[in-house]
Amino acid sequence: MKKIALITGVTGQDGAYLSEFLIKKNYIVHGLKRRSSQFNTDRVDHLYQDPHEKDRNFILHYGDMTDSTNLIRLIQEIQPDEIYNLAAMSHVQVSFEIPEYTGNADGLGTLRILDALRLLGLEKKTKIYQASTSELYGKVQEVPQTEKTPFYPRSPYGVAKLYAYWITVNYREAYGMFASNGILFNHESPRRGETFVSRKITRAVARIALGLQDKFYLGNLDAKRDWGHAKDYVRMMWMILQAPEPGDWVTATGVSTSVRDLVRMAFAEVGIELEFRGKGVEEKAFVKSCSDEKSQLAEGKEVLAIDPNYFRPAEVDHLVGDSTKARTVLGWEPEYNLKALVNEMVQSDIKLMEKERYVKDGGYDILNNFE
Ligand code: NDP
Ligand code: GDR
Repeated sequence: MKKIALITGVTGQDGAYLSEFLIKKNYIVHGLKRRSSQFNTDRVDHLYQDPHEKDRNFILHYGDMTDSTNLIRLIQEIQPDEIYNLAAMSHVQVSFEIPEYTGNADGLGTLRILDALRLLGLEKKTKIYQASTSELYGKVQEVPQTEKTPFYPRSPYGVAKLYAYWITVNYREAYGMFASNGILFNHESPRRGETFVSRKITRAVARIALGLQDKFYLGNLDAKRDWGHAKDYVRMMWMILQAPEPGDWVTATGVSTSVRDLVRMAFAEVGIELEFRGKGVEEKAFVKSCSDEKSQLAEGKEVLAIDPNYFRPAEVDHLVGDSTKARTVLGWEPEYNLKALVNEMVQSDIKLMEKERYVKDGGYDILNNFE
């Protein structure tokens, strides 16, 4: 018998990688997707199977984390062995703009899933993975952060995820459910949403190198994050649900890097060395040298400036995880380091941007084709 998984947030970065991973492991994957006025399934379109095909292993359903009746009905129909609850309004800065919605989808949404399992009598059959986050640590209490480090979230997103974390622990303790938290540190990939800092940087590097853009803007360059590759982290999600006991698991590379150094690394991928000058909101980055023949950027060209709009009302300064528990108990090890991750992201964005330039050079403006 094939195992059945339900992934909420299947159209997101992690949902796409996890779907591929589970299909390779011979699962039948059901995914929850939101109705949208435009196609929103880009990241999983390659897994799509025509509904008329027999023996499908990838099936999408409309749903929303704010709609209990929908979640109950789907879980009843699907009878999953494992649920991966990845759906969330996942952007920290945006959560300051839509705090109530974030609390509803990210916090209460998790409760809706857990309680649906109880209501349907599936609390002993279905295992559940909750997408918890290093944002729970927020204001730094201890470096590096472990499963025992106290939480101090610094955003509506972090606070909503704190509720989700504890309600998962509570349902595990109260009803004996196999409900586990993966406390995952930042993980990125070529599929990362374009407004998260890593992807914003690699896209800008590709566009600047190809002459499609002059410069770009960021917020706090001093923040430090522990960046890993999403492929390594979805493998860990699965391992967490195969563990002998449910629990809470820090998942991280153990190396932290500042946003400024990430910018440096990404430009280095296209042969551009940067020089940073100025302080605070006056800080800027200029081309120091350019060994890439294609881009031929002039020495001294300004490529990055600060826009204070990207500063957050409350910032998380320094995250770096200690995943000793995951490594010793489950044998998890990341296969990617940051250099390999940045290389993959920059190369992928260069390919995408080359397509855009080709279309533009051909005289066809993709942004204005609706007349
Ligand atoms: P993404 O933002 O790429 O994906 C989020 C997914 O959730 C998308 O499929 C999105 O749908 C869906 N979604 C959002 N709101 C709702 C809703 N109300 N109902 C149903 N679906 C919804 O996030 P990631 O893939 O990067 O992250 C996956 C999970 O892991 C998230 O919960 C995130 O908070 C958490 N996390 C992520 C980390 C990271 O570094 N990536 C680290 C730690 C935790 P749509 O495509 O329609 O927008
Ligand atoms: P984060 O990721 O908030 O850690 O949440 P993000 O990439 O948005 O920010 C990382 C750091 O970079 C700084 N920064 C900027 N961030 C963005 N987005 N845009 C900018 O222009 C910019 N300039 C500087 C930020 O201030 C921050 O310090 C991610 C999400 O995936 C969450 O869902 C997840 O829970 C955590 O990672 C772990």
